[in-house]
Amino acid sequence: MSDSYRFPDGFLWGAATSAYQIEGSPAADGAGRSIWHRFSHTPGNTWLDQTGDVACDHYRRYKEDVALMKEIGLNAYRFSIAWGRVFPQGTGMVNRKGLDFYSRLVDELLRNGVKPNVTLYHWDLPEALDDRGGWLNPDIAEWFGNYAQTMFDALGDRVKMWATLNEPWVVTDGGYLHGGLAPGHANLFEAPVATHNLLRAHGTAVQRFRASSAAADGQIGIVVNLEPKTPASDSPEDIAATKRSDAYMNRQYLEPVFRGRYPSEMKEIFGEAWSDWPDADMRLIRQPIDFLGINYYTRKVERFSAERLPLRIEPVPQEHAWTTQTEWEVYPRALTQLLRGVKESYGDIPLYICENGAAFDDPPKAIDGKVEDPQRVEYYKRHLRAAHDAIRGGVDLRGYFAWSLLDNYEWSGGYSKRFGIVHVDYETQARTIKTSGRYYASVIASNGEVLSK
Ligand code: IFM
Repeated sequence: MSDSYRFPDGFLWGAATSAYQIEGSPAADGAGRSIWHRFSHTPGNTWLDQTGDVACDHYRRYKEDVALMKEIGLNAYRFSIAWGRVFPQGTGMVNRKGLDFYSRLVDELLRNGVKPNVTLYHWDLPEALDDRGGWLNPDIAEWFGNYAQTMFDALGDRVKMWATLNEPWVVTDGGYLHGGLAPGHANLFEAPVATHNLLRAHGTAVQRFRASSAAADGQIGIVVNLEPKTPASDSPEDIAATKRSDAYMNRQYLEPVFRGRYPSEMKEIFGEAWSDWPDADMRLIRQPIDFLGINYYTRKVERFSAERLPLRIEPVPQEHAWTTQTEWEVYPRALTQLLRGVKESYGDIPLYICENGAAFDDPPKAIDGKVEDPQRVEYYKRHLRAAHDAIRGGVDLRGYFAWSLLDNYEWSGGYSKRFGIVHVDYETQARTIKTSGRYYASVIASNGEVLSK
């Protein structure tokens, strides 16, 4: 077998961002504020009470950022739409100026040879909808469907790749079960409802897409964050705990989308807080999709723990493991296993890695016009090789998006974690392509060949 790391022709080489994390100007041009605005403006919720008010000022500097994409050689860019820019109240009147921003961004990308890949929901629910119950209100499936349809109609002539939701598990786990993310609820009974309504919204948006002209030559999918789980021992308790953990984080989203049912472990985890959902809902959720987007950062070794409710599991730190600034173990091999596992379980659906990347302790300022980040270079090299190993093993992987294009607002972590392949000086907004960005550029230019060095 050849040991070349050449990727298939037409492979998408991208980078990803999300609206609230980079745009800034949250209320510009008539935009409605999001739950992240409210959450980050509530003292005590984020690192040093930092907010996305300015972030990377991308709303005003998007042309400069597209020029950077071109310089790196990206042929695709994944970004999200802030729902509240388009519908300030979440429903009802469209805000033309907000919509125009995304239309201009799409045009700028296409002019520079970069394919837009749009995510409709990356966590920034309009505040006005949260006031009406947010993801707990069943009407949200229709609200989201209407918003999605507006976007398909407005951009579908130019955007050919759409994702409904980014990481619904994080929305529910952080936003409704533990409360560390907006809207900051910690309620066992709310979490399953939020998950179910997120998935109903996904299904509704896919239906609207199929009925729109965007479907003629466009594709739609969902983006989930998957984390392989390994038991710390052979004990039945640890094995069962790991199965629960896998069900909660991974299969809770994959099973309904692909098979129209939730994993049996959900009842075990949530007890009476888990409902038996109507068959009609499950049929709505199980709409055929064109691709699956996977965000991969780490794996977890876990064991049973009687105290940690509701899951009764705890992570087992791995001695001598290489970890990132977010304390995530760097474990590229699990990416190959994960991609193979998805193929085995759910068939030959085209896959995209929609996020993969790492925070390391980069300096706040460039030094002599440079930002050296050797750990990130190594991280990308190993994960891209792992992705290629999966392709070699028969996985239909069609693209890779580095997280992130820019250092940005890491949610409740504020600006303390830099994930970018481009450094942002938050005082001046100066951008500097890091060594990792240059390395990624060389991978792209050689379509992967340099990974063998
Ligand atoms: O910054 C986040 C992103 O918004 C979603 N996926 C994980 C990233 C790093 O934590």
